[in-house]
Amino acid sequence: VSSGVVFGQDEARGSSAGPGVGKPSIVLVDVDRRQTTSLNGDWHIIADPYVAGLYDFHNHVIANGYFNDQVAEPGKNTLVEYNFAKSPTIKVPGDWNMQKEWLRLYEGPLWYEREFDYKPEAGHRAWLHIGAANYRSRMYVNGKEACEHEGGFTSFDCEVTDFVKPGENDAVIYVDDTRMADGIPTLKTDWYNYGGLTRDVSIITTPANFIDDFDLHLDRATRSVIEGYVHVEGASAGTKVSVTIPEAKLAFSGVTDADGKAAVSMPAKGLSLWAPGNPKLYKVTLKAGADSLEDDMGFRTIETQGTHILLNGKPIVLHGICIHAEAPYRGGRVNTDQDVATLFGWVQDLGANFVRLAHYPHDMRMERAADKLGILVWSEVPVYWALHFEDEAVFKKSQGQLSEEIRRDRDKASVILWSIANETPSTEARTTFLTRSANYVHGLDPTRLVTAALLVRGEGNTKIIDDPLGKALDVIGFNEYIGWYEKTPEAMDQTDWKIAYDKPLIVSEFGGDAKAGLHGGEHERWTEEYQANIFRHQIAMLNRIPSLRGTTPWILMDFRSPVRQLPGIQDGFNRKGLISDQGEKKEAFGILQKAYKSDGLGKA
Ligand code: GCB
Repeated sequence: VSSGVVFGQDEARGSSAGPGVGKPSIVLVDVDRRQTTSLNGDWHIIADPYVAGLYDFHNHVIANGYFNDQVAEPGKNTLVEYNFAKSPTIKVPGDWNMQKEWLRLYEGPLWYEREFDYKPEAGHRAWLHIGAANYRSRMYVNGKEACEHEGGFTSFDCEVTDFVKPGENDAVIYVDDTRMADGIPTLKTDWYNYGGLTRDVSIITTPANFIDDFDLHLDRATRSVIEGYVHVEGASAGTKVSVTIPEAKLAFSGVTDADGKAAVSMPAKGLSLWAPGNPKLYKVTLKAGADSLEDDMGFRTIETQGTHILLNGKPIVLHGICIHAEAPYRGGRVNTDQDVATLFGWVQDLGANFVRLAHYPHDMRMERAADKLGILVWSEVPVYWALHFEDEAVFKKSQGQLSEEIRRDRDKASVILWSIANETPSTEARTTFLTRSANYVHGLDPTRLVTAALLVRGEGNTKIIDDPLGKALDVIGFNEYIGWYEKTPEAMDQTDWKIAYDKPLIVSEFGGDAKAGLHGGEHERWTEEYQANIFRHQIAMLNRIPSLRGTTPWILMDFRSPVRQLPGIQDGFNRKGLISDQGEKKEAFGILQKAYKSDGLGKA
């Protein structure tokens, strides 16, 4: 059940033919390698808290909704109560909150509109690509609904082949970021609900039959065979498919089955294996009928053995850091090459080889950059805190987000961990839900590891990790905030750890707030010294856990959050960053950097 006004209207929407319920969207792989018409730039907007653009005064769907982008004809007595052309504009990509002071705290429905030129090509298909629309959206081209989507952080594509025309076209997108109890995430999070089209928007042109999905990975057993599949959308059985890696002199050819899928298996001895320190990417060319795609891919294996994580068969320790998709210096969401370069510049300066992209899928530029730089990635869906775990519809939504995320990024060698949840309550309904999620992810991608950030229990000075969900995970992640939400930094010196699982452990969060530039004693909360003191004691304590294989402290950079109100200190920001949102490094940055550069935290 959603909060706010949209609920009643949604019921009306469900029962009416009205403007038509959109087709489901799909996710095209490698959109950044496709022929693209960018729709980034200025879009007109109308904030529509009462959803007047879709429903009338008795909540019936109106035929003449804002998606028609109608203008009253001069001389005719038509009643039109909106006008996109005369409405203000904001930039896409970009949330609305940071672009208009009057929308700073707005959560609700808002319409976007722009015109674009397009030249449909015979024998080709057109797709409206949305990098992210937070949270629910409906896409229209030339007045026709192309698709609808729920989920604010995964990219999606809707087919608009039948709607586009030569010359000028009109796109209207309705985005509603009303928080919903049965949404993913649910009502409460510790991050800002940036609304709108927060990532690139474009039209992608593909041949009629084209490669919409593929998976190519090194086999774990021998590391000398590339296996997987290529799927060709619209192809009949017997369509020829080829995969070539010219630099390695590798070639495969095969044909599709009745489902358009061609199984791939190609000997691949002697590849230079992708790893931090050797981020080798090969040009991979995929061809199917009239379609061809070129990707840059690394090949590696990832697995666990007892309490160890093996990359290419060798034990590895993950020196990591958590990152939100919060843009440095300007706020809003990360969505440019510059944002990505700044964040990864800091990650490299820290001496890290690993990032946890919290708490939802980030802009794909992040994974592309991680592939190039040799940084390992933990990728996550916003199954965060107290979701409606007993609701099957919510489970379906979580599957949707997981499959969208995996489909987009399974070609990236950097991604080694799929995280299915963060800090969820240990109830039976939760454990059932997330065990199903873990199985689902293993089924979609048996080549990577499944994890989750769990909570820790305490008994006296003993911390216990025995959350039953651990059974379903390959790697146990857990968050703990000793020295901040509980006890003192010194209490860590007396803390023991009892761990019920014989699996690799990653401490997926620890830390504390500090305002950059605020100095004082190491027991004065909010000072850089206090935060640094937490880090010193954490490092010493965590090194007493024998199965510790990785750490991603909370967090690289301060980020906006409405639950952080303390004036003069937080001012609407979570201040647990090692770096402020204005790029000032805090003392704790140096402490962690020293630990990572001297290999002094965790063991392979
Ligand atoms: C957590 C959450 C993270 C919060 C952080 C905090 O455990 O996973 O999203 O921002 O703690 O600062 O409290």
